[in-house]
Amino acid sequence: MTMKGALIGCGFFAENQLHAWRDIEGVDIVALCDRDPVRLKFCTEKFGVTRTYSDAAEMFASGGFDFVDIATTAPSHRPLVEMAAQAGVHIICQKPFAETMQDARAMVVAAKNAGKTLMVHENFRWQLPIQAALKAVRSGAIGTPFFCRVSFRSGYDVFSGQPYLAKGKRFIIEDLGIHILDIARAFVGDVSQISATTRRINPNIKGEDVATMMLSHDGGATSIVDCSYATQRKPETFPQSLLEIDGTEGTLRLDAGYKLTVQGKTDSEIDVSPPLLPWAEKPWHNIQESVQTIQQHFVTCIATGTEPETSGTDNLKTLALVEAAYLSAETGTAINLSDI
Ligand code: NAD
Ligand code: 89Y
Repeated sequence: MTMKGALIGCGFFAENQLHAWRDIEGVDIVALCDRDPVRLKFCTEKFGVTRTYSDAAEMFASGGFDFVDIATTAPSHRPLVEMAAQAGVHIICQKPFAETMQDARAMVVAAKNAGKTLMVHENFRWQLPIQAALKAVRSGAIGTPFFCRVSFRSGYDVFSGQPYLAKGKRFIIEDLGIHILDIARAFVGDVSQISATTRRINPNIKGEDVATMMLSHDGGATSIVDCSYATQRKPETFPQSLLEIDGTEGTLRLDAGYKLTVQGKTDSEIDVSPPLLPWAEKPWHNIQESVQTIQQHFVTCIATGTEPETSGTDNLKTLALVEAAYLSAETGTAINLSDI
């Protein structure tokens, strides 16, 4: 049976989502919504979806779809998720899930009360190189991890495609750090304490573009999660997240150029480059491929009645890390996650 979907927010990133939906078997995007007529027209023509709306409430009132893909920026997420829950459809919502923990918790409750799946489009852990590293660690190849470093350092101009990133009071932790904090959780579990420092190097933006975070995990591991959009390196590594994970029986590295090295019970060095999907382009192909993977996961979870790995409930813990990191940087103290 075909699962019918609607997408709200036809902006910069939604194109990737619409390409991916088109390639997922058993899914049909039947309606598009954007309050910007130019973006709505662009996606309508590109993807041949003729049922369009400038107002999400009108679209939900007309119905005729099983799920909604919310591809707008964070300020609209809570009202749109609540509308979707009220309309009784499954929901996939872009990161950052919400602007506050209070909003995020309310959104999780709304979907739960409606009995519908709520997944956050938290896609970095779904990237093929990260999945390959996760598979190795989860198989016990390096024993029990006690140290994890997730590092994203780049000088790529993200502001030309996403100008709003230069204007917000918060930048890198909320926009990009959120992904690599989530990757750290995927490898070494939930977090009890975090400390962070932030800097702004680029004078033309409002928020921070460098952040260095140290996390104490419940299972006893320590992580360093560091990100920068002020790193001028050659070759440029955007949008690669690099890994160093030490375990009781070995070590794993994901190095620039998608080189995965495992030294442990057995040693290996493999190329884990993501495929270049027909609609993708370098260097974004790593992210674009993960969009297809995460959206497929959403569909599979609905079909099988299982909770998505990156569900709304799960994402509360990643979002709490973002909040705690800003609080730590502001106060100069370590923050216990139980206080968030
Ligand atoms: P964008 O500003 O280019 O697009 C958002 C679109 O949503 C705009 O066209 C806007 O008119 C529309 N919109 C906003 N509120 C609306 C509402 N209430 N009703 C109807 N339309 C509305 O933003 P973007 O760069 O495409 O980013 C969208 C989201 O995707 C952000 O949350 C961003 O963080 C996220 N993102 C995720 C990734 C990833 O890898 N997961 C990458 C880039 C962006
Ligand atoms: O918005 C960001 C994201 O989620 O991935 C990369 C990005 O587009 C710029 O930092």
